[in-house]
Amino acid sequence: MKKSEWIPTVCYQCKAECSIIARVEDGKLKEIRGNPKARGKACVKGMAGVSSEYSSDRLTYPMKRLGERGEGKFERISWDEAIDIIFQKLKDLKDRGDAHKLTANFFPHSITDLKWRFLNAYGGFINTALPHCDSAKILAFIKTMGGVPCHHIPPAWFTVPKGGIMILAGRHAFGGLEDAAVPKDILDAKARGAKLVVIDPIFTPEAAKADQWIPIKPSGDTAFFVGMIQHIIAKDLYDKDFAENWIREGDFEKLREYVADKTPEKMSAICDVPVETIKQFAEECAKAPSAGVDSFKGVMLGNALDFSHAWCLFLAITGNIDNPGGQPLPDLVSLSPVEPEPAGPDLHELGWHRTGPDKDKFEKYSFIMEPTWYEAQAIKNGGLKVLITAESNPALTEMGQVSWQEAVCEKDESGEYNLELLVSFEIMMSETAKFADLVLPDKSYFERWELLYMPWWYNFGHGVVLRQPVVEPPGECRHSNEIFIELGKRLVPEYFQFEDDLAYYDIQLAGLGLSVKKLQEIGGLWSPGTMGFRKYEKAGGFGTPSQKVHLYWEDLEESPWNQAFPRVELAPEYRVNVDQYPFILISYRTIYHSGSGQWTHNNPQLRDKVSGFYENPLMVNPATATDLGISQGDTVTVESPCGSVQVMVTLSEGIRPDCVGLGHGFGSTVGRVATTGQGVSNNYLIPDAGSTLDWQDLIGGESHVSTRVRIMK
Ligand SMILES: Nc1nc2c(c(=O)[nH]1)N[C@H]1C(S)=C(S)[C@@H](COP(=O)(O)OP(=O)(O)OC[C@H]3O[C@@H](n4cnc5c(=O)[nH]c(N)nc54)[C@H](O)[C@@H]3O)O[C@H]1N2
Ligand SMILES: Nc1nc2c(c(=O)[nH]1)N[C@H]1C(S)=C(S)[C@@H](COP(=O)(O)OP(=O)(O)OC[C@H]3O[C@@H](n4cnc5c(=O)[nH]c(N)nc54)[C@H](O)[C@@H]3O)O[C@H]1N2
Ligand code: SF4
Ligand SMILES: [Mo]
Repeated sequence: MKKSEWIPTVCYQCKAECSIIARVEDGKLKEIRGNPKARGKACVKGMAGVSSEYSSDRLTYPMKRLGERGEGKFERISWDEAIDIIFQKLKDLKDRGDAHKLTANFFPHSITDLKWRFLNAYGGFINTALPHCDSAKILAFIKTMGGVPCHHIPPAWFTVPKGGIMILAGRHAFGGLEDAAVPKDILDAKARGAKLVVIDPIFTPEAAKADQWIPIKPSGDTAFFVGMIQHIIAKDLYDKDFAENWIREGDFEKLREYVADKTPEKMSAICDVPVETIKQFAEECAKAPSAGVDSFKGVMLGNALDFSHAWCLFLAITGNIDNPGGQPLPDLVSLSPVEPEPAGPDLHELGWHRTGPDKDKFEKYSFIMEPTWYEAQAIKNGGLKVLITAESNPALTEMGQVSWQEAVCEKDESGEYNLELLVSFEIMMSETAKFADLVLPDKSYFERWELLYMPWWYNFGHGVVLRQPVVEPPGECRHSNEIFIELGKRLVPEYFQFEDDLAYYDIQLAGLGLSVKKLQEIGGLWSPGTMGFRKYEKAGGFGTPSQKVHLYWEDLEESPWNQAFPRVELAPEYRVNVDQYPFILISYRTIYHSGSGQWTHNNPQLRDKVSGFYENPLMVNPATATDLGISQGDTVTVESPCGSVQVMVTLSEGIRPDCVGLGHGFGSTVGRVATTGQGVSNNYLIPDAGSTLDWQDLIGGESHVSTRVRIMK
């Protein structure tokens, strides 16, 4: 390595995975910045990556459990011994005809991830926290437009024209970053004369910068959008050109009929937004040169699919699909297949289902994969025998964490664990690793190779991005992908005929005329060209069966609730327990932490009383506090139907009086820095997916941010 250089790579302090450049001096990582070639931003977490890299809590050698699961006692072992334990167990499982009882819980950086390939070849099951953040919105876009425009991808805010409207509905874009460039892009668009409107029960940082803040009643968003749609159609303000040419014949008339009685007056009563606001904003959006919507966890409720459907209807009737400032559709390039491509097991045929082995009960749900709940459920049913986690932390990150911890410790009559092997790849000790039989030290994102490919990045056009090592790993760290390749070569060699990860990526890149080396030479980013707009015009239509936009979803006529058009009622979870639990708990992310917070809270730059984020007090409206007789700084008990926590109160006018707010991602009990801070895990309060299935969509939503609670002094 040269004495001092800037090396382009990809951040992974959070799931946004921004392109960054890393300054390395004499083999030591010194500084992180946004990659100017990818519009150049790194957030506070990204820049604090240097401290994570050199944390004294980094795991540096493989360890085997001593004592019982959860005690957190380990002894050092060699990689050979660790890999052999996994190999023997997986061989045994496959010989028993139980390969599908292997689950790997990880964050797939790409749909071509090597871990995923191993699972498909071996016959196991991938489980990830990812799809449940926005499965409903993905599904809605597929059904309406035949494409997946938006997994972790907001509208291209950098393309919003003057007068365009940017709508954040349940989207904390300045804190829950999807790319570090988003906040600046939104503010730049504002400076160009675009308008920012924030729909959120909380006065968020983006609300503070907005032209208009709409403090909606939680889960009233569907009613709000349907009210706007009704008004736009009634006033004849819809985009006639788009409707005529690109909406499936008959659908618009059906929509007109469906919304006829859903007037702004009626919808206002549901969402608690004034009638005039609904009407005025609807007219503005219809007349604006563009209107784009971003939404995420804030609407991942029991009516998530309904909201996502209403969102798509709104885009369609205002003609905001694949236009600058509206909802972009991705321009995908394909990577070359690595033959033979493993097909993956037919889990359905094996009596399984994505939601676990309890097939009869859960058959109709096809996209709910809350990892914690699913894993606990599968262990109890005898359907999960080997669990390998990497880059995920099910023991802390999810509601249902207590039943996960119980399930992994469950034993049969002979005293053996029902879950026969639990492996955790980690960079630092985590809540999940504490329970593992094997804890394996991973290479950090500054130490490993990865080819990232997916319709994933906000910076559209970067079809392929290279994560490359910038420093040497400490101790004996090895990348989880290297271990999966080794296991693949021993267990399913026909699918692992390539030498290593780099050889695999070279095959994939060949069709694009690229190789890892070439990609490295051109700066680690490759783009098929411009992102392009109105691609459907050139392509002669959309990816739907009719090639037109489908407003009406006839296949969901038969759902228990008839969801061919969206239901406008509040989410079911807000309609139960109203008397006993009068407040709605809202949770949100902060820019200082990521996910379960396990490693960002363990970073001294991010977890600090002065410059970082130290604890998560309960946000309470002063009027509510007066009613309850509580004041700033008091400790209160927050209780939900499934648990309770004690937390300090902070008063704020910036939250609806019928809601209380709590930051997500606290409560770690391991890590030298993390455990010096305070804060509680909101997940103790939130019911797990199993207990809320009846409230949820057929396909989609999970009640992450929505629970009824009561407050006791
Ligand atoms: N810093 C940071 N960035 C991240 C992450 C992280 O952990 N940390 N995680 C990444 C991941 S995996 C994800 S999924 C995204 C999540 O990104 P977001 O969904 O934007 O993140 P949250 O902060 O959970 O935002 C929820 C917002 O919805 C609001 N809300 C709650 N209920 C309602 C409602 O009924 N209606 C409306 N209109 N609003 C409501 C809340 O007040 C809050 O502002 O962030 C990604 N980026
Ligand atoms: N109540 C509530 N619960 C939620 C949410 C919510 O809004 N509210 N959000 C949900 C959402 S959207 C998501 S996506 C999930 C996220 O949940 P998870 O997918 O479980 O992700 P994290 O909690 O971020 O855990 C990441 C783990 O990976 C480790 N890690 C970090 N870098 C590396 C690495 O390079 N290699 C390895 N091997 N490990 C690494 C960290 O130390 C940490 O333990 O949480 C969900 N849970
Ligand atoms: S948003 Fe920040 S922490 Fe997340 S990937 Fe981008 S720079 Fe890294
Ligand atoms: Mo997520």
